[in-house]
Formats: sequence, structure tokens, C-alpha cells
Amino acid sequence: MTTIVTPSRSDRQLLARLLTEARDRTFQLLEPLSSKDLRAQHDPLMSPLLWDLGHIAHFEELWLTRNLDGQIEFVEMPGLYNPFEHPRSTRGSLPLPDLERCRAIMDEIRQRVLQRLDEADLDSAGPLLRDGYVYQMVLQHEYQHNETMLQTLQLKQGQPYTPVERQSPPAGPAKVLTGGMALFPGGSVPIGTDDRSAAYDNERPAHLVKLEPFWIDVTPVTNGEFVEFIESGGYSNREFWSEAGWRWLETSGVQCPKYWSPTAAGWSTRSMDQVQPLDPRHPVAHVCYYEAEAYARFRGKRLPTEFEWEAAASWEPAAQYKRQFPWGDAPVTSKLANVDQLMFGTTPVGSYPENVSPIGCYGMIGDVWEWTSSNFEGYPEFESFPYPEYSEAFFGSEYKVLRGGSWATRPGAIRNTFRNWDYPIRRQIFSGFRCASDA
Ligand code: AVJ
Ligand code: FE
Repeated sequence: MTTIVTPSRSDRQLLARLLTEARDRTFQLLEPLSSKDLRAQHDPLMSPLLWDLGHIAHFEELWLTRNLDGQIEFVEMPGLYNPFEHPRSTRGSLPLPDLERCRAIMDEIRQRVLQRLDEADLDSAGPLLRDGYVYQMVLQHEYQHNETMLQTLQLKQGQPYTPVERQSPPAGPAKVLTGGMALFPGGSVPIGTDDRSAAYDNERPAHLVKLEPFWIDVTPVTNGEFVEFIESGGYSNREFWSEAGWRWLETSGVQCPKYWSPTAAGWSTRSMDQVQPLDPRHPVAHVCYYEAEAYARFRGKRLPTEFEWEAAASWEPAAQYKRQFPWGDAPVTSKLANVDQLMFGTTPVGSYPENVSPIGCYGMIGDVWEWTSSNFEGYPEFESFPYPEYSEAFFGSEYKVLRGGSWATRPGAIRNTFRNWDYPIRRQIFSGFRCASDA
């Protein structure tokens, strides 16, 4: 007797495993927290962690049960967990169910989701189910909220957060390779993707962008390099700052990256519960767009556009081939790059020797998100799918694009074409940058 295993059968098993794995990680992150810490609004910028939890589950219910019965509108998301009804700063006063109750709701939803998955037609003609797209979307939603939760945990008031499991950095000294720049020869470069199995609507469609030759930093800007900016008066030298940047600087009074403190022995930084002397070899983190922009001017450089960033990360000019990841098409793992959260911080630049792009840029994926000079806009012929509130609602000049993922990004939510965005003043995100210049 032979058993015929259809591809969609194994796809279903894979998706079920991924859903379970995502949930396990979500709960692992929250394991060390008291019920008070789960409910607290630790910062006006962030939701209570209990809100993220309930929101993750109700988003999943909306897309993996209700939407399979007939198209819904995103605004039908239940009131408590609808992000558009409740701005983050107000979520601390919502009557959120406690962890036990929330967990029961999440388990109940998940059971129904897995039942539906058993019958789901992943070979469907419709783009929502075909190749499991909607499942990949829901998975990435949970992954992204994990990173949001880690921003909250880093901001946490009271006792600093102590993870239950922590990875140590790769052995062996990192190659010291700061300060260099790589040349991108320019030309017509494919940007974005036509993938419909996992990519978000904002990554589509693939289209050619004509680029002039440019230089781009081989590594993200390091703490050591950033200290030179501070020590040469970077935060008080008007000429390095854009008008909006200078306004931000004057109102915020900022003098260094977030989570840095001056001590008698020099700078120290905090990553979760670990306060350490500033390691000059790590990429600078928790800087806003304006700080990145000012630093670039200080060096006589500029920030790359998101297209330059993507070209430098993905394009093999000689082979005319576009890689999915800087190192090639092998999926992201925490062996290849500092991703997947469990490092709970950055690593020295160059710690992952295989994490190098065709033109020789290190660490484009992992450690820190990288600010680009681009506004978050739809690509030519952008089509909103499956709901405008993920991307389209945020298009415009208010948001800047960040690329490349951070140590807090789960591997399933990062690739060369992935676009993140935030306000240019935000610093609680795991954000750094690298510079570029015209060739
Ligand atoms: C893509 C990170 C900007 O957090 O606002 C989560 C991801 N969208 N739930 C965000 C997201 C809906 C989004 N970012
Ligand atoms: Fe969300």
C-alpha cells in the first residue's frame, strides 16, 4: 500500500507547526512577568503587554476563521483590540482580561483555527489562501508584535526585564571592518517582489529602479564611530541637522542615543537588564532618523534611499541576479545573522562572516533596523491586499522606511524586500543606520 502525500497536506502540517512555534515564543517572552507588569502601560508609546496578546489572537481569529466564511472588513476587529479605536497611549485603561482569561481565549481561537486549517484549500485560486498566504500574514503579525513587546520590555518601568533564555554571541573575535565603503555600480535594479506566498502588499510589485553609482558603508555605524560625533559636538552643531531634526533636538533636549548614560568611566548602555560599558564595536542602536541624518552629514555622507539599501543587500550586478537575503537565498537563521530575539541585544559588527551582501556589505539583516532617507510610499501600481490598514493607511511623508530587521526580529518577518516604517522621531525601536554617498 502506498500513501500519497499531497503537497498541501504537508504545507498544512508546516503551517500548524509554525503557528504553535510562534505562540510558544510569545509566551516565552512573557514568562518572567508579573500580572502587574503584564497589565501596566510601561510607556505612552507602547501598549500594555496584555493588549498585544489579545490583539494577536483576535487578529488571528479575524483572518483565519471569520474571513474564511466571507470577506470581512478589518474595522470589524473587536473593539477592545482594534488599534484604530484605541491609540496606544490609552490602552492602559482598557478593561483587558487577565493573563489566564486571555490565554483561554487564545487557546479557544487557536483550536478553531487549526480545525479550519485542516480543510483549508491552499491550492485555491484566491490569493488569500493560495500557498497559505493568509497564514503567513497572521504568523508575521505575531512575529512583529513580538518585536513590539520587546520594545516595551526594554522600556519597562521598575525592575528591568530578565529573559528566561539568552543566547551568547558567536565565538571568536569579530573582524574589525568599520569605516569602509562598498561601491554599487548603478544601473536598472529590480526592487520589490511579486511573491504572493509571504511578502506584504507594500513589497509588491517588483519594478525596475534606475540607480546612479553610489557608495555605501560596509557595516552599520558603530557606537565607537557615534561617540566621535558626540565628542566633536555633533548634538550642538546646527549645520549637521535638518530643520525638522533641529526642532526635534531643541524640544527633546537629547544628547545621546536612548539607553546611554554618561559615567565617570565613559558611556554605559542598557540592553534589557544588562548595563554595560559601551562596546565601541557594536552598531549604534536606539537613534532616531534625525540623529542618523545628522551623523551622516557630520561624515560628509548621507543616508541611503531604501532602493539603494535594497540594491546593496540583494543585487548581484555581474550575474544580474536578485538575492532574497544578503548572503543568498538560504533562509534566515540565528546562525547567519543576529536575529530571532534570544541575543537580547546587538553583537559586534562583522560577528557573522557569512552575513555579507554581493557588493560586500556586512550585517544588512539583523542587529539593528537601518533608517533610510525614503518616505513610506506605495510602489508604482501598488495594490492594497488584503486590507488597507496594514500599509496603505500609513503611506505619505510622515513615515520613514527602515530596512533589514534587528536582533528582535523573528526570521519569518525579514527579507531583503521587507519594509518597516516609523516616525522619524522614534527611538524605542531597535534602530541604527549605515551611510551612503554619491560615487
Ligand atoms: C510594520 C512594524 C510598522 O507595528 O505598526 C502590527 C506592524 N501592523 N500590527 C506596526 C503591525 C499591524 C507595524 N510595523
Ligand atoms: Fe497588530
